[in-house]
Amino acid sequence: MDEIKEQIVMAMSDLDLDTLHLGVQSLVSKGCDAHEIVGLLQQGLLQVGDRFARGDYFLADLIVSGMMFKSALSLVIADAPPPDSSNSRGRVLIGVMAGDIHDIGKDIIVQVLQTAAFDVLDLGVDVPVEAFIQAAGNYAPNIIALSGVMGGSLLEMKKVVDALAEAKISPAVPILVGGSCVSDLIIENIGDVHYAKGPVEAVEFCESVLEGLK
Ligand code: B12
Repeated sequence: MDEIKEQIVMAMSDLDLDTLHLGVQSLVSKGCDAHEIVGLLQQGLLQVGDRFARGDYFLADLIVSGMMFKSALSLVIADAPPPDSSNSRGRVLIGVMAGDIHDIGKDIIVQVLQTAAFDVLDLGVDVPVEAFIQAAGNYAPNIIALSGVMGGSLLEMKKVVDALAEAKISPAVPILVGGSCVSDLIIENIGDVHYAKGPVEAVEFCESVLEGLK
């Protein structure tokens, strides 16, 4: 199994779609944990990012890597049960910061929250501050989740957080931030927010908020 895992990371990094699909299908059929497979795909994408930063890859390669990740992910989640909104545990509003169109990570968070029976309103990518305020007013979320990958997204997160506080939406509605622009070490710079590294921690956080409301 370890050899296939290495193959998956390399295939993602080398943009080799056929090998990637074969590897993922093989791990899925062996019953490998979905989170582990997503982690391997992410390791490969990190290498793509490094190769892009070194000038070995170009924008077209980044685009291909994003498409490959999504198609490999569809193999991983093919058997996942459809989200059940009849038994909703709470509402989460989510979006990617203005100026940032990276949605692969955000989509994983949405998928996992829905599978965990949360209702999610997904505002998509490149979301202006005002759209968060308006949606928060209309949708009455229990949690507001902000995603960002670009360096500039950190500043955008602070703008959204300040605007939500000014509109008196937070701190009553807690704000969860995530994405590779942020870490637990720097959230103090954004304001009164919580941080989760990945989908498992995001679900745990949302569950703890809903538990506190009971
Ligand atoms: C694929 C990709 C693209 C694709 C995106 C496709 C898509 N639909 O998302 C495309 C081609 C569009 C793209 C474009 C660009 N990209 Co790009 N891209 C990447 C790449 C290779 C992978 C990103 C990714 O999807 N990772 C996998 C996901 C699963 O990881 P993730 O986002 O971190 O999400 C996980 C966690 O962070 C967390 N999470 C995410 N969101 C949230 C939210 C919450 C609430 C929580 C709790 C957790 C959470 O959970 C996720 C699952 O574990 C990265 C390389 C890298 N090192 O990341 C560069 C990278 C992010 N891109 C970069 C750049 C520079 C660009 C461009 C400017 C290139 C250009 N010259 O035009 C444009 C920018 C466009 C824009 N305005 O946003 C830089 C960013 C540098 C920076 N820090 O500012 C990187 C780091 C590459 C590099 N090393 O230079 N890119």
